[in-house]
Amino acid sequence: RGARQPRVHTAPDKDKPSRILRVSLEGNIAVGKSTFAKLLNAATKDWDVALEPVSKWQSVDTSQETVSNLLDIMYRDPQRWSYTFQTFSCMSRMRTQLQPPATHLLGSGGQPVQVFERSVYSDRYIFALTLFEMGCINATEWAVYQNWHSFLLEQFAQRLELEGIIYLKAPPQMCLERLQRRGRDEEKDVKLDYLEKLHVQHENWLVNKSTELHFEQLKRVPVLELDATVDFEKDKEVKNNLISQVRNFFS
Ligand code: TTP
Repeated sequence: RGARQPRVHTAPDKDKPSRILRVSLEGNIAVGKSTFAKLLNAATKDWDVALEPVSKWQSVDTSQETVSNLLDIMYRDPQRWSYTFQTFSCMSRMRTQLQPPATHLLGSGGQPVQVFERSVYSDRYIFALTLFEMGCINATEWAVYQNWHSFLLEQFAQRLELEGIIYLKAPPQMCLERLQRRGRDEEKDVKLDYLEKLHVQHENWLVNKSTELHFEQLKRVPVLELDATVDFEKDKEVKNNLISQVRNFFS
């Protein structure tokens, strides 16, 4: 019943215990990142989790007395809107990652950790890359995206660096079932094939390390792979097991 033992690819730097660690939570669509993020938030005041602002993409203020549902129009017409979506999602990530840590973290007695649900890195190496490979982002848009992405990451290099990545992993078929169960209207036409592509992209980046990354530091970020096929929403034993794996990873 419990989760498998974690695969820690390398351990975070433990020589600087008082430094705030910055960690991102990655995994396929509907794998359960938000649920897991809330678990982490509730586990100890040493950890602060910035949740993913999906609602921001569902209501973009156009200042013309209307709001635009960018998530919806992107799924309806991916060729037209994927580039726009990825610029907007990446900017909201960038804003979140650049925010100073919550004040309670500064005085926390233990090892303070800032956790982000996804990152500017998955925006590029999971979504934008997949959408480019599928032809939803064209070659010019991809060149433009990479150009500003690299520039901004170089400018903010230190502040965007991660000390760890938690990878929630489950088979794409299971993610599809969870996606259908939660019934987010915009996602009703998402197909297994798309989740499989995103899964391979996660594996190439976080496990096989075969993605061509443009940031050397990113290749060395320690990854904690967690089995997300288990019921970490309701099963207390499973919950505790996962939390203690995360605790070990951070300490
Ligand atoms: P996710 O970031 O995977 O969030 P989620 O709510 O599915 O996560 P979980 O269930 O694990 O808590 O994706 C939200 C939606 O936005 C999803 O339909 C995919 C889409 N999306 C993109 O198209 N591009 C992106 O860069 C990101 C981050 C999401």
